[in-house]
Amino acid sequence: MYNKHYIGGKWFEPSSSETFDVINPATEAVIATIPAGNKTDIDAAVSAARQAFDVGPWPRMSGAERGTYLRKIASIITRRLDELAQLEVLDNGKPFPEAKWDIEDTAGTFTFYAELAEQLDSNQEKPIALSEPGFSAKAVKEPVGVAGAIIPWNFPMLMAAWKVAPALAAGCTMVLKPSEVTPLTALALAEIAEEAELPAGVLNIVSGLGPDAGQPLVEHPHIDKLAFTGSVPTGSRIMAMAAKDIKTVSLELGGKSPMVVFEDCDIEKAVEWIMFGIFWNQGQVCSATSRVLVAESIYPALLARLVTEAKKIAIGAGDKDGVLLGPLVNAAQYEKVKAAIARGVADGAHIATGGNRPLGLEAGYFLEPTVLTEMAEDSWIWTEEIFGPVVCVKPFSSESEAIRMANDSRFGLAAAVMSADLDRCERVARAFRAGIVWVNCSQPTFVEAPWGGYKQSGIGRELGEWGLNNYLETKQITRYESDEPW
Ligand code: TXE
Repeated sequence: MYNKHYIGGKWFEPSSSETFDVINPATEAVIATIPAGNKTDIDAAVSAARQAFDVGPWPRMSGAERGTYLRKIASIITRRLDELAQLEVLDNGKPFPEAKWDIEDTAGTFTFYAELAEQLDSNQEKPIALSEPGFSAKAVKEPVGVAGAIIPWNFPMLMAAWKVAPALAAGCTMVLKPSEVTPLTALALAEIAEEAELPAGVLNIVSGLGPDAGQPLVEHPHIDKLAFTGSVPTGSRIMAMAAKDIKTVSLELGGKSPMVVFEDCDIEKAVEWIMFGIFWNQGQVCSATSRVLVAESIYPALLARLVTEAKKIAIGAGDKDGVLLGPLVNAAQYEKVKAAIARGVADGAHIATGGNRPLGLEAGYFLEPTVLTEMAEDSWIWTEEIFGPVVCVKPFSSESEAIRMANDSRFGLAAAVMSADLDRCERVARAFRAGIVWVNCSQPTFVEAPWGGYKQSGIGRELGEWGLNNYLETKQITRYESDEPW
């Protein structure tokens, strides 16, 4: 299928014969064998991106011109919607309707940043009022340069779009390294860039493992900016490497996102949002609703309803009609989540439902939707990201206790509150130490709104104008205008 890297606008022969297998997590079958890129391939990709930035047309075009390419990419993605969604199902395991949302959102991201590229033409310069006479000054936005992007496996094509679209809109060029677990739709994006006749070197894609391909990209002296989504330990390592030569980094890392459910909410609706919050994409979502805090007066009723509904979820291969929960992405993730549940139980948690491989599904990395209760507040299962279909539920006795428990975390990506009292919702929303707060819902994500975390959940914001700003530098130009001799 894909046996080359995409570098300098061409399919590029890998420098070594090393490969890795891509597995369908629903069947455990090998679906592709992909080149394992290394430092030599990364060097070639960075040099193509550098050339395209330093002397190529891309950063010198108007935003409107760049926007036409982004719109072309969006329309090709839309034309290939079903096929790309199918590829995402094979590669990642997610149910087909969810894969379709991802691909629609991928196209939507390119369209949105095409608009922002167009708008950049009229707001690239801003006059600055100076207190000193005799001078005039303005602030000018310029692309940061060559960006390196490293992405995870949970939303393979969408995560590529969240980085590629704003970078290209800003006038940057990019080298993208997709996750070795799910590289296929990123490589399809290379085909799409080729069909859209994106100028050579603007987008370069090298597949490979983290230490062999990711690390040389992070350490490359000709990369100006790094954008990463993934785990906290890898994010921390990337930040440390970037610190050596002061590269700008944006990091979108893990979470242990709480939902606080008050006694005046509609229990049925709350359970629907909890289920969506923790079970979509098999819980492999950085903003997943993995901790639920429930007012003690409704705790028994809500828990009973959650357990009943969790048991009804249809589990199976993502391409099977009606399936709501697919397999976990690979064997390692499956083992990790199983071990996390076992550790939770060993520490005193109770399994209200789930915890096992579903009956009748012998192959594939399938795990039942799991609800855990009665864990201690300082227990590992309550405090650490599991990244699977596992939700921890605890009661609370007052609003202030709920806020304290919700904020008692090293993460701060997302949080949610459910209540009929909108004043209370606003109060709690403001009190959460998290970058994304959902009121009476959980997970809806809009390309226009900023996305990113407080604390160890990351640095910077993606999406919206904030996403574009990640790829822009600000320059001041100050002119001496006085007739006085200097
Ligand atoms: O993540 P990594 P992995 C969490 C989740 C999961 C765990 C591990 O809990 O179980 O992380 O998953 C690249 N230099 N999340 O191993 O290592 C790697 O090739 C440069 C949460 O997949 O963070 C991949 O492209 N790059 C998360 C990317 O980093 C390196 C989503 C992410 O891999 C590298 C995914 C290195 N030294 C997992 N090592 C979220 N918050 O959304 C690895 N990479």
